[in-house]
Amino acid sequence: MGFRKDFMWGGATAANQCEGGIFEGGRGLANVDVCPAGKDRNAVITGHMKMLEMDGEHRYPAAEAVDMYHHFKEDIALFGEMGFKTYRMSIAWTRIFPNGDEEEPNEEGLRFYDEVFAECKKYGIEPLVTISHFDCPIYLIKKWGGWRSRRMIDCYLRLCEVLFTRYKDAVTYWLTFNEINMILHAPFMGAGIYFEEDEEEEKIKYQAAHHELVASALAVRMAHEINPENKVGCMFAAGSAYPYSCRPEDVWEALVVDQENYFFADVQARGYYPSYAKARLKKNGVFPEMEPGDEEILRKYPVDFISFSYYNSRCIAAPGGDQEEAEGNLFKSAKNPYLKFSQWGWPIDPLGLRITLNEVYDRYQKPMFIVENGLGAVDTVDEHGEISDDYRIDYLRDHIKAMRDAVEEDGVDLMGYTSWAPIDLISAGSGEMKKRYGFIYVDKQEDGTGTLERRRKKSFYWYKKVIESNGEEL
Ligand code: BGP
Repeated sequence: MGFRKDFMWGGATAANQCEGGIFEGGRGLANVDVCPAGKDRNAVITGHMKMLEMDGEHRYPAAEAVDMYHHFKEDIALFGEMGFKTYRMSIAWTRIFPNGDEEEPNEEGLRFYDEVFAECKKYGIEPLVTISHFDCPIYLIKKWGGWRSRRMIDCYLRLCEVLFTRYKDAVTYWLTFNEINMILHAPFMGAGIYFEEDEEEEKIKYQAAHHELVASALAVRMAHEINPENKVGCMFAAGSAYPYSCRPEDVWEALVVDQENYFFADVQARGYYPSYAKARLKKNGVFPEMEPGDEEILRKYPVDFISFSYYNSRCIAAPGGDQEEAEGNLFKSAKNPYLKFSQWGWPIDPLGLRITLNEVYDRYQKPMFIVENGLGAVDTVDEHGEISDDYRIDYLRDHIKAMRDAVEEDGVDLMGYTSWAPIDLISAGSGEMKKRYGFIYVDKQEDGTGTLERRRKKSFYWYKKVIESNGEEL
């Protein structure tokens, strides 16, 4: 058995973390451009420090990133060399609409992605496009306050219309929002929201979530109308919540955390607000305002497939305990004593991926796509110019094995796997360059120096074999 014959192997990136060139090609400024590296980043991405311009005091890593804007031909050729079947990437909204609400799109931005897709085609690589990967035009944030405003829906749909039409022959696979559940944890990065003092943060976040959920459903409708071949997925940050112990209070708390995390995909896949969300959001006074017709829209246009990122599981204890904490994608949780941790303190839990795949498939019974999974680590180039990233190979091997078990032994329906990230790029959480994920090393250092030269790591050759053997040779 094993993976399906047409299994979509590849890698995933996001425009703001790899492209750079933020002042080129008529591009406008976006939220992610003004998230600085360093101590203030967390306050900015969580919406607790207002930053809508660049200021000289800070360093903004998205400005150059790894300059894929000028290196994309070389980079896609390397993806082709690894045998990629697919490349997950995002389109920078402000290359297409620099302010976000113009009547006409920016032709230069559209042409850039024409060229990117043409390169993919050369190597038989199917693009998988995230329409919004932590991406919101600054102009719309200043004008409407980002996704807290319902007016964002029209701006987003105008973007979708242009993309679905222009790239009709080049792109069939789309994701509406990257890690949509990140609104709850990093609202500025996820949805262009920053808070004024004394605002009801939960209420604003769930209102913004509702706007994105409606926008996502309408995007599904539009994608199918423009090209019935289009397949549209949701995307959320997954990773099961384990109870810290079998104490019922811990089990309960873990269930609640899981539900909070699944809320978005529940709506996007099943087409309605789940009963737990309705009850709890109402009780907490944060149930969003809806317009007549919203519920029908959600019901009529669910996604075609479910995609998610998986980096780690979480371990949840009832409040009041004194457990140690661990880092992780999304948020901190109790430290799981049975696991090892990455250099950034994220738990490493391959079996957790199998658990998550089972949970998600049980819940939705729709095809799934793992669109992010990888290890952020410091890499060093040795005296022969080689990068022996065996730790990354180990991480990926174990996760791919777990996913193979889920396919072979548990019967989950998995379409593909795109590892994060095929090439070194800027970290979303920390803004660092030294947290590397790639199969391809980029000579760009933490202080911004470097030649931007690309180099194949040991994992590059390993992943090539994995793809060649359709996941048999690990
Ligand atoms: C996900 C994001 C990515 C990516 C990844 C790794 O949350 O969708 O954009 O960056 O996490 O996280 P980090 O870059 O913080 O290591």
